[in-house]
Amino acid sequence: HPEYEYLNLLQYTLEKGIKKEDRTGTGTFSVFGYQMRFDLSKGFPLFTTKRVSFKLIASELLWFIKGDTNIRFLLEHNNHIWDEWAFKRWVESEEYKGPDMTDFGRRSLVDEAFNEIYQKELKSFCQRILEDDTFAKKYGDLGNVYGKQWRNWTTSDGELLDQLQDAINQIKNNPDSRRIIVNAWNPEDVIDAGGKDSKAALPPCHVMFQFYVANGKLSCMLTQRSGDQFLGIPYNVSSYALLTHLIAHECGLEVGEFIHSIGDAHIYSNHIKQVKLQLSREPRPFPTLKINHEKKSIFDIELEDLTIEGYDPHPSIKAPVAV
Ligand code: UFP
Repeated sequence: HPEYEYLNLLQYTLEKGIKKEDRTGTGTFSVFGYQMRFDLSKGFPLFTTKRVSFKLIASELLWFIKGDTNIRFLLEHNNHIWDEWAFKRWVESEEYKGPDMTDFGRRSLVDEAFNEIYQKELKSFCQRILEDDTFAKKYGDLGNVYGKQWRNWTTSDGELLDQLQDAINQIKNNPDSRRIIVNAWNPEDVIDAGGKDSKAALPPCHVMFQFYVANGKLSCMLTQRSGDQFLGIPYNVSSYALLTHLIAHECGLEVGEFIHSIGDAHIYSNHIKQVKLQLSREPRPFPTLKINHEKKSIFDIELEDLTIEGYDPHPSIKAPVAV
């Protein structure tokens, strides 16, 4: 079963992973330099050994494709993947006068009383982003994250580059090219990323991706510098698989492979129990993806145009996010 590409990474990391401290203070088991391959013609890689939300993946990807960097769009789609990053900027700002939120990610896990206060603050933050335009403009925006880098990369001359459109043009007009790359890593933004005055909430995890056209099929390789194996990677795989499908759909190509290259591939020490539970389960057949045939351009596709059929996963498994 193709899901073993992923399950083998989990197993391998449990057995061979090096105990390694990390930025969040959680601690990880980590391997460096790992590659998984998914043949997209053999079903859509939405993992089945735990439920993964296609809706969250699709709304986040459409948000990137639109070039949007403000979490308001995500909140409108009930997507809370990026809340903590925007919230962090808000509570570290001069304007924030609420209860002390220093180190909220870690404290919310170990201090139940604090967690209650934090959840309340976070909820009212999200509500305000949805209701207050000025506030949303200022604190909902994550800066130079994927949407910006893919669609509106700012050059040193102040010009804007649309890397995604350019990649699509090359796939259509110059498919043998070995230069079909979208790069999200801008050294200028990455220095001090996450800091108060930084241009990006966090340095991109998906550093770059490259397309390859052969035998009428479109393949995509993602280079990811850092991957949270339990919570992040299942989303990342499905997200880039979806992107490959959408671009193949627009360009009139079949789908080839999605190749996932990961630098620091880690399991957080507080995800071990969850990983073992997941590994005890048998994978089920991958679902299939249907795209509305009346729409061609990836820039016109909306959530309603995408359907997943035949998805019958094992139940979801909860785990804390390291921020
Ligand atoms: N992470 C992922 N996938 C993503 C994403 C983040 O796995 O798409 F945005 C994880 C990797 C890491 C953390 O555990 O988030 C980012 O932390 P750092 O910047 O220290 O690598």
